[in-house]
Order: sequence, then C-alpha cells, then structure tokens
Amino acid sequence: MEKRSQWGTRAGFILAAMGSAIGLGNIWRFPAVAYENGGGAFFIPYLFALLTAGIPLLILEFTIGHKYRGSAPLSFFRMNKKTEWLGWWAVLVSFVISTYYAVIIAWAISYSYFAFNLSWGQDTESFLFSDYLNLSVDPGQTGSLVPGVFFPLLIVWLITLGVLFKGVKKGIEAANKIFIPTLIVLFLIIVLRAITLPGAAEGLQTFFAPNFETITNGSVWVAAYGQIFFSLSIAFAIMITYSSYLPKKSDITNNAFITGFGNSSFELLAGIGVFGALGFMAQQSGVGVSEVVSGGVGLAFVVFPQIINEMPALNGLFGFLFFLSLVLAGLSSLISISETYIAGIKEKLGISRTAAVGMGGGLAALISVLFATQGGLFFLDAADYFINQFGVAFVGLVEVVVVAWFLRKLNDFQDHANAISDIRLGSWWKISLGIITPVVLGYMMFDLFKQNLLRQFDSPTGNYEGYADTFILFGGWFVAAFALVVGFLLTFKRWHSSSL
Ligand code: LEU
Repeated sequence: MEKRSQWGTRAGFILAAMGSAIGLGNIWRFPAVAYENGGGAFFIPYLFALLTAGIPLLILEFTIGHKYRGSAPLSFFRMNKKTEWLGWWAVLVSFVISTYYAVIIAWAISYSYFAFNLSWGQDTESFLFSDYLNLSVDPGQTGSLVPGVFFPLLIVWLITLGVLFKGVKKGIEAANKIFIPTLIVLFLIIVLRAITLPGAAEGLQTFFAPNFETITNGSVWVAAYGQIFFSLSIAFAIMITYSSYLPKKSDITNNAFITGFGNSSFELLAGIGVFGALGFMAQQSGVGVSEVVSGGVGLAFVVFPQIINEMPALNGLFGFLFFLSLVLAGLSSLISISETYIAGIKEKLGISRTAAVGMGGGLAALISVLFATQGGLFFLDAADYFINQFGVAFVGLVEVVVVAWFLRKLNDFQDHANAISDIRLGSWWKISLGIITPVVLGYMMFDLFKQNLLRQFDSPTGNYEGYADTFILFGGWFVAAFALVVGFLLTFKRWHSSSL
C-alpha cells in the first residue's frame, strides 16, 4: 500500500478545514437566511443546530476519516462492506456542487475587476442579468457561451486543480495557509469600514432585532439546519476526506470545536458587515432596511455593487476587497469539494493523484461550462436548490441513521475519539446523533418532499421558482437522482488492490 499523504501541522489541518467551511455560504447565504428567519431570534435555532448537529457530525466525520484513513467511499467500505454507496452519494453531491460553485467564484473574479471603475453603473440589476450574464433565453435552453464568465471560470479551475495537483501538504495545506489568514484580514477591514458607515447602526438593529414569533415555525428550524450543514461542509464527504490525512496521533474533538466555532464566528462577522452596509444603503436611498435585503445572487452581485457606488470614498478599493474575499473564501471551499472525488477515484482505480485530478477535475470543469452559457443561471439555480435540499440534507440523514442505528457504531467511535482528544465526549454527543439529529432531519425531509411533490402534482403554489415541469424534472430532480444512482453503480466496480 502506498504511504498516505498527511498534513504537515495541526494548524495546517485546522486552516484547511476552516477554509472549506468558510465559503460563499458564510458571506452571501448566512446574512439573508438569518434575516428571513427571524433576525436575532434565528440565533436560537442556529445555535441549537450547531450544538446538536453541526459539531457532533463534524466530530463524527473527523473520527470516521481518522479511523478508516480513506476517501469517504473507502472509509464507509472499511466501516462495513455494505455501506460504500453512502460515501459515493456524498462524493457525487459534492461533484455536482463543484460544477456550479466554481461559476459563482468566476463571477466574483469578474466583479473584483469591475469594481475598479464601477463599471456596473447605476442599474446593477440589469448589468448583472443583461450585460454580464447575457441571460436572454428561457429556462432549460443554453444559448451561446458567455466569454465574460467562461474566461474567469478557466482561471478558477486552473488555480483549483493546480493546488490539487500539488497534493495535500504542498498544495491544499500551503494554499490555505495563505488564503485563510489573508481572507480574515481583508474581511476585518471590510467589516470595520461597513459598520462605521452612516446608517450602519440601523442595519445592525434590523439584523439583531429578534422576531420571536418565528421560533415556533418549523421552517425556521429547517433553515437553521440547512445553513449549518452547508456552512460546515458536513455530509459532503469533505470532512471525512480531509481528516483521513491526519497523522495517527491527532486531536479530533477539540479540532472540531475550533472549526465549528471559527466558522460560526466568521458567519456572524459577515452578518454584521453585510447588515452594516445594508443600513447605510437604506439610509442613502431613504427606505427601510428590509426593502434592500435580498439573498443569494441578488445580495452579492446586485445590492453590494449599489452600496459600493454610494460609498463616500475609496469605493473601487472597497469593492475590490469585497469581491476578492468572496474569491478567496470560494476557492478554499472549491478545493475541498473537488478533493472528495479526486481522492475517491484515485483509490478506487489505483491511479496517481495527477491522473485523478485530470479525470475528476477535468470532467467537473467541462460540465461547469454549461453554467457559463446564456441560460446558465437557470441551470445553476435549479441544480443548487435540488442538490442542496435532496442531496445534502438527505445524505446527512442517511449517514446518521446508518451509523447510529444500523451499524451501532457510536460507542466505538466515541472511544476512538476520546482516546486521542483533549475534550472527552459524553452523552451529549450520542443523544445528538442518535436521537435529535435523525428526528429533526427526518421531519425536514418529509416536509420537503411533501412541499415539492405537492407542488408538482396539484399546484396552487407552482413549481420551485415557477419553472416549467420539464425543466424541474431534468434540471432539478434528475440532477439529484443522478448523484444517488451513479453512487450506487460505482460500488459495483472493485477497489484497486493497492487501496485495500
Ligand atoms: N462550506 C462551504 C460554504 O459555506 C460550502 C461547501 C459545499 C464547501 O460555502
């Protein structure tokens, strides 16, 4: 057996895990999700999800990777020959996500360039959709390639695959040692600037003003769990893969706490920065903060350029730093998502890292070109919704049910983690994973299927985003089903002897 690659230092591992966790989800997703789900009151379900699902699952995945020392599919295979498919599911979900995640980073690269002379003009919305993305086809059609997205996308893949070619220590660890500290410094500068803008206090008040009524609403809890999963990169095969490169003598539990709290602190910081800036924007345009809030694409690529336009000084520089921080946060996450399938096929086929990066990364890069077409945004939106809802949350649920209920591994894993970690795990961990998480996620999946299937068949609310049935079927359900079916099929191929 070939000697397994390892992290050079403990800090290197923690930075890589944090680099994966801190991503687009923290900067553009969290603030809007928190706001839509009760503002200050959202922190209660959020903290609950962090402590009963996020950190416990992170510890579980770190333990699995450390104990079985393989990519997610190999680790699950070693845990029990019958559960390999679970590892592939997570890997394929990551594969799909990597294909469009890369595209959003490409937009951020373009926007960091546009920031210099504020070339998005006053109507930032029509700039994004018409001038930049050239979105002039119906959902489901591709139209032609958009060069303004394609070229930065090429840069994204060159950097990501370049880092992955270099391997765990010289590539992933080295890149994160530069990316993450730089990101933190940049982001602190941005947040400081944002909260000292006139009107910022108003924005922060809106962000933190708790709306306690929302707490009794099930969908708020679902949103909190969804955010924690995405943001902490759990149920994506990522953390299993990364921890499989830990040396035998490494801490697990403490590392998981550092990663979990580090990620949430960054998220909170992003919320503060974003809402400070939104408060400023609201004051400039004489409206309430709630009128300028929007999530996802809108927030980062429509509202932020407007805010940057209005800033009193150094607008271009502020804009550049903001989009550069999106790029850095995104790249370190994309590297981690891509490593899951690179490690998986490397071990399955017994090929070199170089060949695996070429094959896996090459294929992902090729598919991602679909999202750089005129109709790319629609594909991206549908794939993102379905793969997140029916991929990530579903894999998370199956993972805890299989490990805790069917294989009954929690005692075993608890002993494994306790034997090497500073912090000892007690009943909190087992109750969280054995009872709370499966129950909450089970309810969540049930509710989601109900909503989306009802929408499909008898549709007072219409399909997701009002898309046509065929587009939802091929652009949404099919993508999620593809990940699950291919995952099963891959288990029929035998492991190369060098991996066993
Ligand atoms: N945790 C990442 C983020 O917050 C996403 C993950 C899929 C790597 O953006």
